Amino acid sequence: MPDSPKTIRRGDYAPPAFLIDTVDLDFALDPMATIVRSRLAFRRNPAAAADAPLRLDGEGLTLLEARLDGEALPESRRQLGADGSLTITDAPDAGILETSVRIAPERNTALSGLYTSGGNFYTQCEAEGFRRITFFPDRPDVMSRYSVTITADRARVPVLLSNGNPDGSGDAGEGRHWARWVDPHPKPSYLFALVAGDLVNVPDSFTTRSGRKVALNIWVRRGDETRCGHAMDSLIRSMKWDEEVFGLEYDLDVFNIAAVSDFNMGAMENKGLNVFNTKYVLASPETATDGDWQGIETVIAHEYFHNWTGNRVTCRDWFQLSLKEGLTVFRDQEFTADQGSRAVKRIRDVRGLRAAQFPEDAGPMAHPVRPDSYIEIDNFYTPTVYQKGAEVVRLLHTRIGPVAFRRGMDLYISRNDNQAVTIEDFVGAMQDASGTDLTPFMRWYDQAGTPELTVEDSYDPATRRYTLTLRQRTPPTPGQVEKQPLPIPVAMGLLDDTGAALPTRLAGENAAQPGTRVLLLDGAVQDFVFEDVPAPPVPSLLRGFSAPVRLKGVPQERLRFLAVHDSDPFVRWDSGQQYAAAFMLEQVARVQRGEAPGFAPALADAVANTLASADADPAFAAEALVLPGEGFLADQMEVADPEAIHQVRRHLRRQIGTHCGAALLATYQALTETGPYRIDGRSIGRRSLRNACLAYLAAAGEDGVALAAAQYRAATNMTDQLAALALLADAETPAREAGLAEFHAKWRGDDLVLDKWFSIQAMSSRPGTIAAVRALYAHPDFDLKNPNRARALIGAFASGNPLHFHDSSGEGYRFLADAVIALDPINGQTAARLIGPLGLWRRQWVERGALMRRELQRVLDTPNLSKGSFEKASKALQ
Ligand code: 0A1
Ligand code: ZN
Repeated sequence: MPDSPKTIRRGDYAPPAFLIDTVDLDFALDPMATIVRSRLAFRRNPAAAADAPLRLDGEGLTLLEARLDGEALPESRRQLGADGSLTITDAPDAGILETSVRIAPERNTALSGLYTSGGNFYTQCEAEGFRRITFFPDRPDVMSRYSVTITADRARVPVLLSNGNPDGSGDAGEGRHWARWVDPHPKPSYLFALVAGDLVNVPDSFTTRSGRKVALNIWVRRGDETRCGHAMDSLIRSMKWDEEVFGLEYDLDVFNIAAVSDFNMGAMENKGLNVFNTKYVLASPETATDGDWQGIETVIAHEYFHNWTGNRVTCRDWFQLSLKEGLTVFRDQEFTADQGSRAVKRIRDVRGLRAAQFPEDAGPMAHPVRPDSYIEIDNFYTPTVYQKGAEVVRLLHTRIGPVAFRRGMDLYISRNDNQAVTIEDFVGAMQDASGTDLTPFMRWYDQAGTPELTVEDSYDPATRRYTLTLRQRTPPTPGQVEKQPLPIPVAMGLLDDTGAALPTRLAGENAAQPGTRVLLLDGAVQDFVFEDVPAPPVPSLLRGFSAPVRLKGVPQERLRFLAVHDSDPFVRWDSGQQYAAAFMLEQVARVQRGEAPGFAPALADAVANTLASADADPAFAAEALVLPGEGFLADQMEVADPEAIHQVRRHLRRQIGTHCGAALLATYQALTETGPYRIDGRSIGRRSLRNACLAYLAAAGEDGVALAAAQYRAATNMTDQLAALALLADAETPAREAGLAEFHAKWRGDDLVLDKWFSIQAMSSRPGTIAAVRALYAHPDFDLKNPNRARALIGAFASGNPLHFHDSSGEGYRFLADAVIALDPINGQTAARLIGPLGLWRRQWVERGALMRRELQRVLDTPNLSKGSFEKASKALQ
């Protein structure tokens, strides 16, 4: 642990002392000794204190030379700080600073800065990686124009890429060659990128609506070219969509994507040269699941959309991260919704939000969408900043409507183009474009925690008035005990007792409105009075999940009614889920009392009804069939009980599989694919539904398991093959070992597929899984250095297997801490990300909590712990 890592505070923001107008970089690439020469044209920032020194960030750089305005800088005028930075004393108000440094990309296992993977060179600079490449004021409010020259061995490194447009290339003698790139757009250092190596490209092109012809390329390792079609297709659809929906066109002559198998995150939006985790580029029917195909579409779109929301308009400081991330997630969600089923997309996004963000908001790392402080910014690429941030953008969209929102986007971009701005600038543009006071909405950015929304209602037959009382409360979060009420848009409607929609007229309105309307709850409690209501109605609330809140206390009969009758597909789905969750939690309580879990015929009826109407929308039916997950249930409990939850869920799956066996089998058989693999929404929906049926059948007993074994053998695509293998991995059958061994033998040469093999075993509920996971950790194909592989085993176990992770022996916790301690010195960022599940100790029984705390303490006591792991472990212990 570094001596007391420093906390960075949002309130301490000060403008940079110096600005850098142009950056000229020259790379002489070599795995062990790359030389980076930089030429910076600097000038004092008129907006900053006039006496501040010229300070450049640096980390692990070997300084070879520094020159100021052409003269060598004497050592007396340059100080190297203990943090690696370089400070120039008595710098003139403007000048040219040239530095030359040496770095060793091959030794860079942190995968931040310039590193090698499979012998090729890649960079990752967000958030603070550029300082590991050269000395620079490495903060997003310093925007500069870059030119980059790269020199390397021609045979080993034939491809040389950087941001912007190509600007010449040639021979450099002695078997070396060079290429030059110029990016005409000013950008912050975190968007710098360089990719070089033995890569092949899949080319295509796109002509923008104003006629710019853009060369598109996806760069991959030889052999992977055949698996780029879906990524390219997704890119072209994204480019078109952004023009049509937001009027935003691409602004360079080339758009390059490079795929790398060693990458800390999903992908990175570097200007004109996106770098992607191979997981989000490569797909073929044989190797990628439907989930993978959808992930590729989402991530390709997300990174492309950053070109405007992130790159052209960027963040002033890292506290504003959600300015680009929340907005860009919102944009990619809308894109996907427009490509297929809006309802199913919304359901999946809400499922994801509840699985990851709600627990975060209820745990020790809870932070506002715009955090107030951090130790390591890498720890704040969170579901709160991304997914809740997108929900807040959606709130604004709901509040002001799509037309004003689009005007607001135009205004936001035109006002802030080529600038580094704040969340106030975004909300301000929406406010000005809509003429609506949005200042109360800023609270959504600054207050952590998930609001709880409760409902009471009453009906007066004499006056035909119906009163809906909405109440909100946000539980305290670390460092934020007092909470203010938030403005919550509640999209809603009223149904009569046949399920038909009632027009609604609020007191004071002249005419009734048909369909969905939006109520704005902006106090702690508020009454909404509806006039002319003929009989007691059923309220349908939070249609489309109009706000990221927990809606509580809706009676079970109403949930059942809404699940069948509501016009809003999200409410239909959610009511079914909430109904099942409440029932499951009752059974958990029974199990805790030593009683056997029961069964509700209503659940079997719901499954039967879903199956009967599944053909209309198989994807929706598949979503409706899946019972609430173990994590979702744990998140509803004050003190979780992973064993009881697992037992109840398993019991209900078996019951449903048995009660509805015939219908499940009939649906399963009717959905057997005959034609070629297709990835349109309907085909994906049919496979999801079929595999959901198979899962119930396998839960019901041997025949179902045999069916899974047969599907495994017959499958011609990874979706069906993996779904079947995951069921086998959970079962006691000889087909289990055979299937796993066969799968390994078949796919051992394919990293992305092998990751799946690790994950399904890590998530198995069978006894002995912890020992199996330890054995997999020692497997020759396990590689702690590769983040995908580390996550596939360690992350899948700790986050995807609550039953065994929370084993009362504490062995699961010990395994995670051992892995984090081993990984931290290699890659602190990925290690820190794995710590999360240990932080939820307050929601476990005291004995378990104590075991979890002991492991967190062991992590914290590790010598030389990274800043990031220090922050996660110490905050988790608080
Ligand atoms: N901006 C990227 C996410 C990202 C963040 C950090 C990284 O390395 C530390 C890499 C990628 C996105 O939103 O896709
Ligand atoms: Zn992003």
